[in-house]
Amino acid sequence: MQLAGARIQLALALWLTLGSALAACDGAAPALDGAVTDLGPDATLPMDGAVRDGAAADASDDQGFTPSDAGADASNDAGTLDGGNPIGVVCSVQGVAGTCQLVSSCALTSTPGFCPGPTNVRCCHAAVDAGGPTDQGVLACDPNDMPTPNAGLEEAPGIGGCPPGMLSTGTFCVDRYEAFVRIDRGGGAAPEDWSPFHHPPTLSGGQTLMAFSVAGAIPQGQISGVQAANACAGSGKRLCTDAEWLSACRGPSSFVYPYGNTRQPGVCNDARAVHPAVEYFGTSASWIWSMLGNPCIAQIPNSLDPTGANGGCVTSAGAFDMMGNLHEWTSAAAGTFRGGFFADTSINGNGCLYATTAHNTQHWDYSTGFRCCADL
Ligand SMILES: [Ca+2]
Ligand SMILES: [Ca+2]
Repeated sequence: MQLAGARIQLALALWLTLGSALAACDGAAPALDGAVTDLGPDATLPMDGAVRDGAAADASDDQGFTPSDAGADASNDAGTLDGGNPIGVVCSVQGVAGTCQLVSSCALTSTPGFCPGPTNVRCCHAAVDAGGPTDQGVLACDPNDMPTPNAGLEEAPGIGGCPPGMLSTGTFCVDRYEAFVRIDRGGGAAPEDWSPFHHPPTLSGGQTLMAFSVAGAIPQGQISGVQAANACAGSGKRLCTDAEWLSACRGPSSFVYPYGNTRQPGVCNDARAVHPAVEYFGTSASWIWSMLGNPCIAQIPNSLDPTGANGGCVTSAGAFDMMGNLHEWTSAAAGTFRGGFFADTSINGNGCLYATTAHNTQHWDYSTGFRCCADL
């Protein structure tokens, strides 16, 4: 039973964080194709129904999520289709249908970020009327851009004897906000900003990620558990243990949600009617589930929020966004992220109790973020 339960959770997480594991786990493609087929038709429905369908159908063939696939994670996010030719695939940009074509062979408008395959394969479509109210945020996002909205942000002094950006729970310190990263290149130079929408780079010796916790920042998504741990360490902190993370989110009253025991929809960035990848790509075709590294998914309207923007989504001690916005890695060795994200905070447990354990610590997608803890 335990195994079956684990598999169901696994499939749930698959649906939620979606096929990123698809992209993440190269060898898993055949098994995952089955999952994707199930997910596609459901994905435009409210989250609940879709997930349960996916779980039931996918539970038996998810071996792609075992730790042994970890090695494939970083290498397979270029967007190549698993065994398919991206040329001619139907795509959609702001409701205008097109097909995926080489840039060089498109006589119409060629828009990046909406097709599987290499970056020179783009959605070739008729011009989009840019006057529509929802056009901003999609057309404005070029996946090749690397905005650094956190430039210049500085951590506030720590509270209760904790390091900067942190507060005391009484027994340990925790970041007040979901973290973002900078890169310390060494040599005493100031750390470099990094785009929070992009997977942090693999660093060579002498260089390290650093974590920062600041109000009004765009938290770092697309980060693996290993990278999150490294970033915390680079700032003299560490990932929270599972127990610490739960304690910090639930507070002294052991609430289910940061703010109490009764769900208050929308107080946190906690739900979304349409899956963000389906909305962004304009289709629920199976190929989108291998494209969750796309930095524009978390830039569509009503998706990722700046840290602390949801003023009521705070623990009694003052930690924001532990429920929703981005999933948060803990130090669990087998890979766990907690709290749900901006599209769902109930499928794998409610609010603080939400835990995704289907992915190892090499995994990353647009929904995975983190915060740090430290000894008091
Ligand atoms: Ca929201
Ligand atoms: Ca969160």
